[in-house]
Amino acid sequence: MNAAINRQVRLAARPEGMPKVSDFSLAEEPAPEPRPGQALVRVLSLSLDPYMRGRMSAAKSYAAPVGIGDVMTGGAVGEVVRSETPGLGEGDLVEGMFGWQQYALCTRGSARVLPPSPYPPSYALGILGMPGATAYFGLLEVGRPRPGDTVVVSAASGAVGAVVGQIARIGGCRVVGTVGSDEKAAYITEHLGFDAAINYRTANDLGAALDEACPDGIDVYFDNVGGPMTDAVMQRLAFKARVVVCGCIHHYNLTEPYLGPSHLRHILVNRARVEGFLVFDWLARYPEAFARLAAWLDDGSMTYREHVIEGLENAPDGLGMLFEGRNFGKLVVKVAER
Ligand code: NAP
Ligand code: FER
Repeated sequence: MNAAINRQVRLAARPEGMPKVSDFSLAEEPAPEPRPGQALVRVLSLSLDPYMRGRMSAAKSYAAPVGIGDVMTGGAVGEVVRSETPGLGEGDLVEGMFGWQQYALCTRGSARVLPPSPYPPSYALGILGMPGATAYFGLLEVGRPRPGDTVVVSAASGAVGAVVGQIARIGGCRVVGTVGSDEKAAYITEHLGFDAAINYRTANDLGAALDEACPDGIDVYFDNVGGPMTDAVMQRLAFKARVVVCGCIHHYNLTEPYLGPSHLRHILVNRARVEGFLVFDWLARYPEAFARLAAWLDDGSMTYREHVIEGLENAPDGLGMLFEGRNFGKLVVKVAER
C-alpha cells in the first residue's frame, strides 16, 4: 500500500513581533508507519491557541520551543486509521498533541480517546478540552467566586473567556466581560448572559467604563490579556479580591517590556491575592471539568461558539487572527472531513 501524503506546516523562522505567514513553511512527506504500540491518526481538526506564539520563540518556558524546520506543535482531534496497539481501535476518535499536519502517530498514553458525544469532535479542543479546563479550574479553584461577587473577565467572547463568564453567571455572580468589538459585546450580553460588556477599543476611558459596570469594585478578575485592561482593573479591586493571571495576550508579541503602572498598593490596601495559573497543573482533574461542562451544555445552561477556518494551509494566517481579535469564538482549523 502506498503511504498517504502527509502535508505539514513547519516553523521556518522565529517571529519578531506578530507571527507572519512567512514564519511558516508547507511541506509534504509520506505518512508515517505505526510501530508496535503506536497508532496512525488522520487529523480532522487542529486547535489554534495563543500559547503557540510562545513555542515559536526561543525564550525559556514550561515547554521546549519548536525547532526551526520542525512541525508546529498543536492539539488536534483525529480518527485512528491504523492501529498497532490494543488500546486504540481503528475508527476511534482521539485528541492529542498531533501537531500542524494531516497524519500523526500516537500511543494509548499520549492520546485521549473521546467518549461518544452529541457534540462535534472539535469541541474536545475547546469547551470540552484544554481551554474549558482552563476556565473551569482557573475560575473555580483560583478565582473562587461567591454568589453576588463581581467577576470581570477579559477576552470574554473567546475560548476561555466565554466559558469563564458563563460559569460565573451560573454561580450567581455579576459578570462583566471586556471585548474588542460591539458584535462581541452584544454576543456576551445577549447570548451568554453577561450583565455588562465593555468594548476596550471604543471606550474612551477604561476606568470610567469599569466604574459604571462594577459599582462595588471587582471581586474576581480573570485576566486573559494583561496590558492597559489589567492596569485599569487593578485600580478597582474590592477587599480580598482574587486575580487569576491566566493569559497576557497583549504582551505576547511585544518586543519591548511592558511598563505599566505599579499595582502593588492596590493589592496591599485591598489584601488582594494575585495568582498565576497553568492548566496543566490540573491534568489529573480534567475529567471532572469535562463532565460538568458537558452537563451544562446538555441542559442548555451554557452555549459555545467555534470559529472554523478551512484547510491546514490556512493555519499560519489563522494564528495571527488570535492576536488581532479576528477570531470570534474558539478558533479551529478544519483539516479533513470525518
Ligand atoms: P481567544 O480568547 O479565543 O482568542 C484571543 C482573543 O484575545 C482575541 O480574539 C482578542 O479578542 C483578544 N486579544 C488579542 N489581542 C489582545 C490585546 N492586545 N488586548 C486585549 N485583547 C486581545 O483565545 P483563548 O484560547 O481563549 O485564550 C485566551 C487567553 O487565555 C490567552 O491569553 C491565552 O494565552 C490564555 N490561556 C492560558 C492558559 C493557561 O494555562 N494559563 C490556557 C489556555 C489559554 P478581542 O477581539 O475581544 O480583543
Ligand atoms: C498560555 C499562555 C502561557 C498557555 C500556557 C502559557 C497552555 C505558559 C507560558 C510559559 O510557561 O511561558 O495560553 O496555555
